[in-house]
Amino acid sequence: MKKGFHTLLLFSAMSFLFIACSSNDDDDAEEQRDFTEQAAADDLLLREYLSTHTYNYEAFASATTDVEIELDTLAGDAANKTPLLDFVNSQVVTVNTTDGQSIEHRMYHLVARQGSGLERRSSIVDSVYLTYRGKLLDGSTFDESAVPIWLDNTSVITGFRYGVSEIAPGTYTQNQDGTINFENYGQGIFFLPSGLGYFANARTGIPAYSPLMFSVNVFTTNQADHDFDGILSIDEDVDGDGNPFNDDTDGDDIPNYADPDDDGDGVNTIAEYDADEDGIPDDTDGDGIPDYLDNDNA
Ligand SMILES: [Ca+2]
Ligand SMILES: [Ca+2]
Ligand SMILES: [Ca+2]
Ligand SMILES: [Ca+2]
Repeated sequence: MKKGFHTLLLFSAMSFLFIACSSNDDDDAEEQRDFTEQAAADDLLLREYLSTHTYNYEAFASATTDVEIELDTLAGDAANKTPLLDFVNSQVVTVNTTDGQSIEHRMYHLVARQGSGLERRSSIVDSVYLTYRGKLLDGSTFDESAVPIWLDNTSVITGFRYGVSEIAPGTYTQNQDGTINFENYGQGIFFLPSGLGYFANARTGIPAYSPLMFSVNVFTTNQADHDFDGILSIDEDVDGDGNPFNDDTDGDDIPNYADPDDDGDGVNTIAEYDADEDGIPDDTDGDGIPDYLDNDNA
């Protein structure tokens, strides 16, 4: 396939996917539903959908040209096909709410064709160059980008960043006219409970508490260093729980991956991470806390 592709560093400015503003101070709104109960209700809806629908897996098995994921009801000619439920993997994503609860949400993903670049899959804080389509379980499309765009996984809804990280990118070659051919790229679809989407926040085409599904073609990825401190954003996961959003060494409400001075000591991380350039993070006072995370180095 041939697509215009001007620069790998061009970030897209717009997407529907961007995180909704939280609206916890909304007095007159209907009282927000309980996160745990809604997660369970959504999981029933998702499993019902996955049990009663299938996709064009035969087309992927025999594909000699690019095919797109097409969903279908298990009825009529498709009544004896294999349900989506038999193809998906599930994962539990834990989300900490603003009032201190820890809520587990189950999401599902299906890899229709895995990309060749398994080792270059995005982390949840990297960027992805992709096309995507978002649908409700009733089949209506609420958002899509048929031309490839860059998305920053830190700026999209939680379920999207986990789902897209399961799909590997492919390879590309540049043509003489500057266009790019993408090959062997990953294609998949993921199914999200509302708690990993917009939850109580209705959007155009998305009623409140809607489970969501997104099909994606992942062409390439980019490892991000959001704060340009020389440490990849995924490596600023200080507590090693896989989630760089909950690490904030200096407690200034800016997580380390976005904070150029992680310990808030007035010396930027890039200047004190490895000043002697021996490849090992410096620990001047030998207290086991590297200087860039230690607001008292001496
Ligand atoms: Ca963490
Ligand atoms: Ca911070
Ligand atoms: Ca940082
Ligand atoms: Ca320091």
